[in-house]
Amino acid sequence: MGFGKVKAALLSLNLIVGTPASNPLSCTKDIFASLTLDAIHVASLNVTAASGLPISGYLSTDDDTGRRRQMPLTVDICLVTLTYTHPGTGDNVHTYIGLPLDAENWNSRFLMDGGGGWVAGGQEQVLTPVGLGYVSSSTDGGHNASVTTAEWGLKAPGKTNWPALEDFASRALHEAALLGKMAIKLYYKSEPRYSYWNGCSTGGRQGHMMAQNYPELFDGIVGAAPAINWDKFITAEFWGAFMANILVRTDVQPPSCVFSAFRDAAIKACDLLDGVKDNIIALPGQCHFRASSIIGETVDCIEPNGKITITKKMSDLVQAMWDGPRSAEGKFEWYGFHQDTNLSAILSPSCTSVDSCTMVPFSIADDWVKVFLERNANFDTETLTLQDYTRLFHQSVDQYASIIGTENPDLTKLKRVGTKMITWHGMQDQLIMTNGTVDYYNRVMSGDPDVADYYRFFLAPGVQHCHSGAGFDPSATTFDVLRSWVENGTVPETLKATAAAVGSSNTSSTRTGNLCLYPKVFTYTGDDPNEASSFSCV
Ligand SMILES: *[C@@H]1O[C@H](CO)[C@@H](O)[C@H](O)[C@H]1NC(C)=O
Ligand SMILES: *[C@@H]1O[C@H](CO)[C@@H](O)[C@H](O)[C@H]1NC(C)=O
Ligand SMILES: *[C@@H]1O[C@H](CO)[C@@H](O)[C@H](O)[C@H]1NC(C)=O
Ligand SMILES: *[C@@H]1O[C@H](CO)[C@@H](O)[C@H](O)[C@H]1NC(C)=O
Ligand SMILES: *[C@@H]1O[C@H](CO)[C@@H](O)[C@H](O)[C@H]1NC(C)=O
Ligand SMILES: *[C@@H]1O[C@H](CO)[C@@H](O)[C@H](O)[C@H]1NC(C)=O
Ligand SMILES: [Ca+2]
Repeated sequence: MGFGKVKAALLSLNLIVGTPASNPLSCTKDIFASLTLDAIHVASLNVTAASGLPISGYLSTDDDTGRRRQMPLTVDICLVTLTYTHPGTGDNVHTYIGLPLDAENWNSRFLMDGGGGWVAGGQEQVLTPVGLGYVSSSTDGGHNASVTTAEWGLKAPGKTNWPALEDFASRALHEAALLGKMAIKLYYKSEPRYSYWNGCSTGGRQGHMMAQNYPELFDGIVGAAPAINWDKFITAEFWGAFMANILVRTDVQPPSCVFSAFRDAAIKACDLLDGVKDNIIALPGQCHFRASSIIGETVDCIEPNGKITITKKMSDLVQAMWDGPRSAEGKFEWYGFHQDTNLSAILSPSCTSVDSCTMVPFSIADDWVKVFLERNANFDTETLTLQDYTRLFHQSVDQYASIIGTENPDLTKLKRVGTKMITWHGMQDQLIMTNGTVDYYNRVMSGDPDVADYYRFFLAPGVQHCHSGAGFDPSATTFDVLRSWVENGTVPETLKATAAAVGSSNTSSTRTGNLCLYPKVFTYTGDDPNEASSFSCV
């Protein structure tokens, strides 16, 4: 999220306010005066007709490294901004609704684009969909994305800001959908033909929240690499930082090149188990490589420069991150990361020399432990023992699962109203453990063996969080596939994805693969690994 971009857009918005297009519709405050809901008190309503508003964004599930959709650079928009509170809670929500200014530019559809990390959404999230012809709405989820979690997450030290968390988790999202649809009626005097949610990560969790609680508001949902099981996976995301404190803080802390050495050794040992040498461990269940097997080896590092020897403590740390958190009694708490995953992403070693590094825990996990579990923004996480970690893990589940867990496997309502949902998850996801989504889908499937009629899940070997990596990335096409399923009844048996070509000196050449409907497994069965027909779903 570039907040500089939002500011620039707002500035230019001011310049063009008051240049109404030749427009039979009326983008005025009067038209939207009745825009409200029973549970809210509207503090301000702003309506702006803007022509040529610049857009810099792209749909959140698209790869931002070169496969952006063909996007117009500016948009003619009727932008509605609503500020409101839920009386008695002291909260403050900003919701943004964007409508194509001219009716002929509206494709008769409604599309909400999801947020990321602690960002629920904002004005930027509506501009791109409107540029593509949709009406869109989005919300800041009850907190300003540029203030720290410590500022909005606590009412006072020791006191969780429950209303703000509830807004972020679900309440404001639900309301943004309702308000967006109301605005459509007020402006165009008609209903959308189809309504969609499209998101990844936090946006994927938001999509699942809609699927679990408000499926009647959507015809189709993409909820990729979803931050579901939030209460468990966010605490699990802190496990690496916790183990680094226990194992290596007072010892030699590994620079990134050491994490890469473990990953490279695992790939060397297990890459070919799936039949293709492509830096992807597509069959992790068959990979029995242990981190301890490279203890004593020397790693040549470039940045920082120097040689470093792998210690047993470093190997214990990496093995712990692969295995995932275990309780003080040694019991399974949550999943780890696959062995071909970039472990530096959640520890970000910061080094002055090869043997002088400190770990910088991934901020969302660090915030969770300090602000939401210890309820003290200055809490020193270096003091935590395994007993403490175990207690915090269970506290997180007890206190937060029902509000933000987003892990209810009962999708009966979604099934009944006929909403379709697609989820995919990269198997090299370095932030959200892939197997948490597998766990959720298995739970849905055990309640309804026919789940694939309405909810389809695809694993993407070699893909990192939301996009990128060596592997088969479906992010550029998934939303179109969902639309075809909803609007044309084209059931996605597989999900088309692209990866870097194997054995090619041309680094821009790609190969295609058709990802498999879970629980089927993407399996190499042919000759040329660059041909989609060399893989099948087994
Ligand atoms: C709404 O408009 C008023 C008056 O122009 C302005 O003071 C206020 O900051 C605006 N609020 C938002 C949320 O844009
Ligand atoms: C959010 O905070 C930033 C920085 O403090 C401020 O500039 C901006 O106006 C705020 N946005 C809203 C919608 O209040
Ligand atoms: C994820 O689940 C698969 C299938 O059960 C298993 O093979 C794999 O080792 C698991 N990976 C992690 C990191 O838990
Ligand atoms: C691993 O992640 C870190 C942090 O996001 C990044 O700087 C680094 O380039 C990544 N390494 C690889 C090999 O992708
Ligand atoms: C549905 O099918 C028609 C006819 O083949 C095609 O033109 C249209 O693009 C399809 N719509 C979607 C959303 O795939
Ligand atoms: C590299 O591959 C891309 C995509 O297949 C192709 O468009 C391009 O012409 C190739 N370049 C060379 C130098 O072969
Ligand atoms: Ca492989």
